[in-house]
Amino acid sequence: MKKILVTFVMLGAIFLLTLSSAQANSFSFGDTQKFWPGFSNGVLTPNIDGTIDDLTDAIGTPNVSGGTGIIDNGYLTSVTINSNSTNELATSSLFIDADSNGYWDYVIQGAAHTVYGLTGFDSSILSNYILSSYNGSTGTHFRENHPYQAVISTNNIGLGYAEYSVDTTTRDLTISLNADLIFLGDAQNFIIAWTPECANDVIYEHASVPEPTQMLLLGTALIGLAGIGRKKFFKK
Ligand SMILES: [Ca+2]
Ligand SMILES: [Ca+2]
Ligand SMILES: [Ca+2]
Repeated sequence: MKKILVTFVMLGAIFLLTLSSAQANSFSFGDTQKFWPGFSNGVLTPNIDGTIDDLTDAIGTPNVSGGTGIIDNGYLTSVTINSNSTNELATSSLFIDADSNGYWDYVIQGAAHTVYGLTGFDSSILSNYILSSYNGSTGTHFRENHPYQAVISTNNIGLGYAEYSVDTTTRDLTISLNADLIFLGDAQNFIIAWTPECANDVIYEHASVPEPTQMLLLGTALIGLAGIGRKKFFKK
């Protein structure tokens, strides 16, 4: 019996220690949006496959379905985009709004996969973006005039580079970062947005990570359980 009590206390203590030292949280997101809020194209001009931009999630390939990521001690270290095709993944862009206030705080973009810290970057302003290519043409096979990259001004700071890896078997894209580039802090609900160059299928999602307080309660509960068990043990 005593062994079990000790195990509970040890488990709880280890859990709490792990939380306070190195905290890695995973998060996931879906693909619920056809276009980023505020960037609709109307429904007048069909693509060559007959699809209408605003009514279609994926125009041709890739068709992505959300993904997962890892936050290590407050820093974003990994994002995986689940895709059905390797098309355009290597040159896609990722935007992060760390505090969900409508201003992008970071972007990873370009063939160089440069990570920029953004200042005063209103996510709703069209002129802040480079738009998906073949601007203005009709009858084409992609989502026209959709944000694809950020226009980088002198206020925006190049922080470093991310590593893009496209898995040819699973057709997923994994973006890896050093744990000193994109700081999310204890952000529990941030916006993650992703787009390939032709904006065939875009992602714009609120990503959620487990609350540290919930994890803390679990650790405390384990120790508490041990305490209750101990009382019962000594009554007998
Ligand atoms: Ca999709
Ligand atoms: Ca923000
Ligand atoms: Ca989508």
